[in-house]
Amino acid sequence: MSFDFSTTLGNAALPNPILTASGCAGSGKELSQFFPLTDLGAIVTKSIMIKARSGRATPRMAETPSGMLNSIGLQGPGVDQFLQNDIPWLAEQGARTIVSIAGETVEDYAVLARRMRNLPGVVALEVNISCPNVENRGMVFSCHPETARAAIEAVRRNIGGELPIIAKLSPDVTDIVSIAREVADAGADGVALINTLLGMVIDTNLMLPKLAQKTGGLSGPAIRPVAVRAVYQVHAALPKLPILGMGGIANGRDAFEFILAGARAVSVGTATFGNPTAAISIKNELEAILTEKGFSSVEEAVGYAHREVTS
Ligand code: RRO
Repeated sequence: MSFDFSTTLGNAALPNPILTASGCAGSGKELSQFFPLTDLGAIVTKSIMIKARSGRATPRMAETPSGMLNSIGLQGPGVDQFLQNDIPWLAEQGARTIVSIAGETVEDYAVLARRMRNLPGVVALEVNISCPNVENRGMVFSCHPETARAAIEAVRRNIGGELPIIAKLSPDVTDIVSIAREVADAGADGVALINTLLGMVIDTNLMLPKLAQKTGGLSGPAIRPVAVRAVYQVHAALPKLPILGMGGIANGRDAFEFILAGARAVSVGTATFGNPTAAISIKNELEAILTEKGFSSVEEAVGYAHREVTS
């Protein structure tokens, strides 16, 4: 029997479980110089806001042991330009697109959701309620059950149709399961776990923070155990809730780890900065590992690490 590499996120059907991570591949134009975007399960675009933004002051990147800090601050062209240029271009490539949206208010999420109706090639919506690089921590919607719920309810009410809603959550909370439960209850069809962790690096020569805005989001292999833990906990509590896993995936074995924890698909982010074809190598390696371990489909391996073992 041939191996079935396909997967689903809610009612989005994907030919394989390897996606880009929002913010790490723009709208896919640069990556398309290296491979056809159709080779990936889906392209997840950089979070788009209603208005164009230039982002935070530089420097806004810093290297860390096994990772990096970013403080981009939601730089982007705004939804009008995005819908005019990026979505038609992605559709022309035949890419399956997951659009990431981000708002400053609940009303922003409602407005953005309405703009996302009936777009060509768009298979799901990732609702970013966890950007760490905002002016005050109160604006990190997913850090509080009430605001997480309000943002997702606004999207649910305004999206119309069948487009799956995936809520992207922050790991910077005491109990990520309770936030996942809240957004699922509010109408999310799945969760994306995890956004970056809030961090800081101080330049010991200058004796000042390296990032202009002082704090930034930590990504890369350094955060992988935190991400795997979040995926495992949420899958254990809510086994039917689809999970898109991410956080420091650098090879096929890392992707496999997320699937064993309970992810139905994974996003590759920071690894792409060092190697633009990382997602393709990860896809090939994951398929080889799943086959070697005797699985006949991705589906069979999802959450496999949760099984009871008797000695
Ligand atoms: O743009 C950013 O600074 C950013 C976003 Br929207 C996010 O969700 N996560 C992150 O690490 N950086």
